[in-house]
Amino acid sequence: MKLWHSPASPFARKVRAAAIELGLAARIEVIEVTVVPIKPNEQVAHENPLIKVPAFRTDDGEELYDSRVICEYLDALAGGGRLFPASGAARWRALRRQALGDGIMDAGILRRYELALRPEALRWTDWLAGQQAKVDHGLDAADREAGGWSDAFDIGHIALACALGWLDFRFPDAGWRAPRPQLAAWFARVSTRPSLAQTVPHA
Ligand SMILES: N[C@@H](CCC(=O)N[C@@H](CS)C(=O)NCC(=O)O)C(=O)O
Repeated sequence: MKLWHSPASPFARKVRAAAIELGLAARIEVIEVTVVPIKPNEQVAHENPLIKVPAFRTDDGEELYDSRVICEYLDALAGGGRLFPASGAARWRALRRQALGDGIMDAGILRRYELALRPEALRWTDWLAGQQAKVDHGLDAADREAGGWSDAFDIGHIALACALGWLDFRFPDAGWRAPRPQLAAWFARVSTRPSLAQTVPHA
């Protein structure tokens, strides 16, 4: 199996963390690429027409993209039902939490592109504030439920941990912990898991 990733990408990190949790990491060749929306990477476009990481190829040559699809594929390959509960309320909760983590990352990444890529004179502060509101509300929602998460670690928890790790990496002074003690305590606890400790984002 092959994974196209960037070490800074929280979505690619989801896949790498899932592979470690499932004991599949050694079977995946990891290929590092650079993706920037204003400079389409043709190598990545060949693997994912949306020109984003993560992109993935199975041993059968099947192209898969989007972290959600790749993570679920890996879960199925490992027997199923480990990171994606098979059915019932647990499944919907895990998928909803994954959507929350992914949504925080989407909004955070749009802010990051606005701040890092768009010429300063063209930046739109209302739009930046709108994306920040999504990040803030998303973190508040996660904090409200984090106290009840105990030792469970499914795809929703992976997505949220990747979102928090990425916020620390790109916006280290954001101060998300102080108003969200439950989420901060949970993140400190799960950050020692090998799947997260071995995939900390870097440039
Ligand atoms: N929904 C996608 C999002 C992937 C994504 O946004 N990846 C970013 C890097 S973290 C990317 O490749 N950005 C390049 C671009 O937007 O052109 C997933 O879950 O895989």
